[in-house]
Amino acid sequence: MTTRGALIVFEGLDRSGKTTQTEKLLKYLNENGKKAIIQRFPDRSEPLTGSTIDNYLRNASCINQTKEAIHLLFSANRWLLRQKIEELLKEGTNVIVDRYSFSGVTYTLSKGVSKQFACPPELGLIRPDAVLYFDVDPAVTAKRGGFGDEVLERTDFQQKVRENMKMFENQSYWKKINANETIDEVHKNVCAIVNDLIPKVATNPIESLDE
Ligand code: NYM
Repeated sequence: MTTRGALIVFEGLDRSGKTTQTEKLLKYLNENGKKAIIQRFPDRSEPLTGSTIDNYLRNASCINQTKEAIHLLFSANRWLLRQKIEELLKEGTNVIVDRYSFSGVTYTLSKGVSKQFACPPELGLIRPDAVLYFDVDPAVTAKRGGFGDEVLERTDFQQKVRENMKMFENQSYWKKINANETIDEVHKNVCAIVNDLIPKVATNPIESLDE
């Protein structure tokens, strides 16, 4: 019987270390004979939505975009990759995702848009097997290199995102990671969770986000 791959999502504030850790996990899985790929969201190379989102984030856009329209673009960006992710999981590839619906919802809520508007577009996307949430104080990330380069990288805004992320704490897939530790310590914690997860979900059906 072919077993499926795991959908492993990394979430957290800007500069919380997600990207470094997704790359370390990919290397670790490949070295241990496991198929894996990284999918980043927003996917700035996606032909329909990628460049518009990139322009918005780099503050290079000349059109007047509403918060709601931006939200739907981020969500559409995920929907446009849904089928590809499902196919990869079915053929046994582990898909490591750098940001997903949880960023989508919390960044938009932090701009003052309602939950009633923000949550529904995410329903039906593939439900992650685990969300590794990199928890860190925005006062710490603000001191890290590159912080402030893009539009949403302000400490007061990041604080709101951190508060909003708490809405997912009761979900069974939510695993909080202390992102204040060293890169190697965080990597060790990530590997322990993932090593446990992959065999556990291998014969589970692929499910969709439903709440
Ligand atoms: N972001 C990301 C959103 O506002 N909504 C979303 O749905 C997603 C996936 O994009 N500040 C924001 C969070 C980040 C920014 O992400 C770019 P990254 O991981 O720095 O490329």
